[in-house]
Amino acid sequence: MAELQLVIGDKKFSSWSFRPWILLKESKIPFVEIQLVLNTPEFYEKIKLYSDSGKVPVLLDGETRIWDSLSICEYLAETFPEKNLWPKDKAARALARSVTAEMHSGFMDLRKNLSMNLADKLHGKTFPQEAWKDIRRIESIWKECLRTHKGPFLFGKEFGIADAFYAPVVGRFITYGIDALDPAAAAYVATISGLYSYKEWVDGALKKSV
Ligand SMILES: N[C@@H](CCC(=O)N[C@@H](CS)C(=O)NCC(=O)O)C(=O)O
Repeated sequence: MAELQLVIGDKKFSSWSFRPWILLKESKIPFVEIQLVLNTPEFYEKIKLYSDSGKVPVLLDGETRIWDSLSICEYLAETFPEKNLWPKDKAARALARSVTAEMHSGFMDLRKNLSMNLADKLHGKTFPQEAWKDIRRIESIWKECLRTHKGPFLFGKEFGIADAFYAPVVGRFITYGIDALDPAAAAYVATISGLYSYKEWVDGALKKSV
């Protein structure tokens, strides 16, 4: 098998890139990282080499090109079945897919008002009611998954795709000082932000872009 390559954007801003990156790291799947700086002429020139979508992330597996964070994670789950990137239990897997898809296609007010910016501390900002609705929905998803599957990750003892999809949200909550959370949700923020891979990504975000 050829070495996997993951094309990503700036670690400070690219929440979509963070998802497959942290999944690969936590699952100990070796890969080479290709980082492009968003919104530069070089980005638009280089991204064409990897994907006609013009967006990151993109996974390269030999001749196979996979774009979109969800399809990349699905591809990894199929390629590495032994890693259990989705829960083994069918009902748990259905719930994991649902909360992952909800993150992938929703939470527009969260995205708009709490955009990912891992290099800054933006405490004290006020948010419209719709953004709070998204925050409270995420809190309740975490609470429910952690209660049912007993943590420390959303579906039990192993980090999986659902965790990868919510890792950027953990970053947003920390950046914007959203700490008045239910204790289970607060513990989840601590679990994810305490991961070595999470810290490695944030360290990258704090460095000047390549
Ligand atoms: N739904 C896509 C979204 C990807 C996306 O919007 N990526 C942004 C960076 S975070 C991008 O590449 N933007 C470059 C552009 O639109 O010019 C995914 O899940 O991968």
